[in-house]
Amino acid sequence: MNSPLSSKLIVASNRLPINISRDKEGRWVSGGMSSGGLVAALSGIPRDSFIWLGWAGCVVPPHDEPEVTSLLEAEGCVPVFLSDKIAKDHYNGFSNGILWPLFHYQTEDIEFNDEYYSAYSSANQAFADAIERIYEPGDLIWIHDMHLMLLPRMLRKQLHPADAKLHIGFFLHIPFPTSEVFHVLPWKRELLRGVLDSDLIGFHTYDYASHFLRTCTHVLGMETRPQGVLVQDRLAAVGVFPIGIEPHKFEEKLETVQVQDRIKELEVTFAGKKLIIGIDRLDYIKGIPHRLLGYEAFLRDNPESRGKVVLLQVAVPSRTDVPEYKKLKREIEQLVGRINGTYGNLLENYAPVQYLFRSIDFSELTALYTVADVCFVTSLRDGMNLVSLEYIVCQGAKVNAKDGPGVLILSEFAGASGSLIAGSIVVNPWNTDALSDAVRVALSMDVEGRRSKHDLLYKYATKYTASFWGASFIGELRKFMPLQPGSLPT
Ligand code: ADQ
Repeated sequence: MNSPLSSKLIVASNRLPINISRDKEGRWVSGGMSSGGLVAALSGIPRDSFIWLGWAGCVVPPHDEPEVTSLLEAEGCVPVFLSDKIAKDHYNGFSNGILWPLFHYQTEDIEFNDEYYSAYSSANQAFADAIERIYEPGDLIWIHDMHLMLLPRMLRKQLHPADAKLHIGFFLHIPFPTSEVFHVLPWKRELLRGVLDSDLIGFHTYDYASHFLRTCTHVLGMETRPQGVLVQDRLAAVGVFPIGIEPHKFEEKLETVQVQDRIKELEVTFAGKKLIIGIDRLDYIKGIPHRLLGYEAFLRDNPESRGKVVLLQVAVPSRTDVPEYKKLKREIEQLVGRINGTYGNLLENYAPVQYLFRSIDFSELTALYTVADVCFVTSLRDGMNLVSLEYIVCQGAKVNAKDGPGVLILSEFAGASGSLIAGSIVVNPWNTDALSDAVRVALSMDVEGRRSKHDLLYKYATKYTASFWGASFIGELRKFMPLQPGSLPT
């Protein structure tokens, strides 16, 4: 692919943002954007300023590869083709089955399977080969997330090893755990060495960055500086880049007639009741059962609130073929049933929990964020958590209204809590009584208290946006000059 720019930015992530499928005639067609944290995050970088390289999300027979390549090329994407087995073992097996739980401190049921690691390595190699086909000296390469931790090293070896212009950035969207937890991984050295061939390694928080630095010392015996890790005669720089959202996308959507009409409908639906929302991918890291238990305790402890409060939980189906996710879905359904069975009221047509197991479109999401009195985030671990920022921005529309803005209840285990601590009610999701109390406090806070808290949050969310995040990371990566021996920072 020829770029009109003298140097181009190549973004590599496991999945491309476009879903593809076959139509009735068997032709491949693009099925629109997929949703999720990474797609939302990269929405801050102008789409025509980079080439997005990734797996197309389904198995493409080799004779269809040229057709799919040109379909996606028209959208600024370059597909990486993986066999069914490699794709499954790399994505479900190693990434979602081993790295995801480990990095989120859920080590108990992990099956450390060599075959999965071998598929992970093959998939990373397929990415390296695909990048090699489009790379030209001077290009910047920005690699995303846990699925591609071996890729920086593969590229460093494969692409012009002596090319001083080769700039590789790596960003981890999930937490980096403490070294004791990372130590459990049988392939810990390979993964760390893989990432360390980047010029710049980015994390959401200082904690994750310092866990990474300490792990490099513990596992590889490497010398570190606050700025990064010494790798022979160069520095693999480590930086903190908390991700954000694009506030104007929500604010513009909010002004549309469609969303305004929907807000009015929802206000009628929930008239006389306080609305709490939970918006998540259905994932065990999001702590949905903990949230439900906290809400159940609130209904138990505050009988006067029964009939007057609704928790609307929207869970997007995610990784539905992984057994842990099926189990979690059942657990949530049971809890919803129990709470509605105990505190629901047929005569008043009252169900304290409304539960939707589906993705909702952007208009509906914006309307819900605006109408809700409380956003309840109870992640057990979460790299950042964009939902909290999206809620804050949509509540901006209510600041001057009589009732004022709503309240964010935020888990201390979400990366976002470090930045949002002053304006939210920060909770420990394992402390059910504290969750119950947080709901009570949020629902009884006076309007001035809510306005001043929201003011702090809104200032943060509109300053540290996704564009700011993308531009800061790319700016640092562009600046990066390989250090000369003897010029390493002390
Ligand atoms: P995720 O785990 O996907 O992201 P999060 O940061 O909350 O989590 O982003 C989820 C995105 O999906 C949000 O933009 C949200 O609006 C959207 N979404 C959620 N539920 C939805 C629904 N029911 N319908 C439609 N859209 C929905 C990963 C990490 C996070 C990190 C991000 C970005 O796990 O910790 O913040 O990447 O780095």
